[in-house]
Amino acid sequence: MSLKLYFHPLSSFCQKVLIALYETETPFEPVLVDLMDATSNAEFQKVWPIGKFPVLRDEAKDRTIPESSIIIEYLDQHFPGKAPLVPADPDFARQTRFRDRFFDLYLNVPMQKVVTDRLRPQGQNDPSGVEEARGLIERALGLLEEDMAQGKTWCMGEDFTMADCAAAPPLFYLDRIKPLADTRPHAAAYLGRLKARPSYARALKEAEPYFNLFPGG
Ligand SMILES: N[C@@H](CCC(=O)N[C@@H](CS)C(=O)NCC(=O)O)C(=O)O
Repeated sequence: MSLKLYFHPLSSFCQKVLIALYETETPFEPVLVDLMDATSNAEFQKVWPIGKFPVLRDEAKDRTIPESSIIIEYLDQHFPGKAPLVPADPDFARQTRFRDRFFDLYLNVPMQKVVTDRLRPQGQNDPSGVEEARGLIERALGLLEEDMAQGKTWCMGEDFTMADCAAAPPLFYLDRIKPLADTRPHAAAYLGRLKARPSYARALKEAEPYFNLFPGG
């Protein structure tokens, strides 16, 4: 098989890419990276010394492709599905990329800050960093709520795009921390549609056995 995905099923950025792989129906070999295991970690560091996953390896072309958004662009270009994940129209493409950045930087990264702080040894927590992350999440959710109140099915309208791949995992984990429906009904309904999408439903099903590792259960 030409493609290998270095990943962990629980990781939000890896789920983002899994959604794209399932949307495009691209065959790949999954390589599970266990950062707690020295051998697995060392093997992965050889592939991508930065040590962040997901990473895609295209063995046929001897290419290493890190970064979830870049991987999705690569899939769209070299292994396209029935519909593009980054629209062909340049203006729609730019808006899709903006929303992808929005979900990564203002929901996913701060969500990880809140969650991983719970894993830090006692006395090494970062309350002000977590406070800042929570503020950013609230502002981003407020904007998403306004956006989804417009009655769209997906983030970019009626077409499922890379922006939806980016939105699903952080929204799912944020909803576990604090139910979205309490204050953000449109974002909650959007998450409901994302969870019902077969590509994300499959990624979630595969993550289920690892949910006990999620801090707070
Ligand atoms: N900008 C990267 C972020 C990747 C990232 O933060 N991955 C996390 C897992 S969700 C990771 O590798 N964490 C392990 C670590 O930081 O040691 C992307 O979009 O792929």
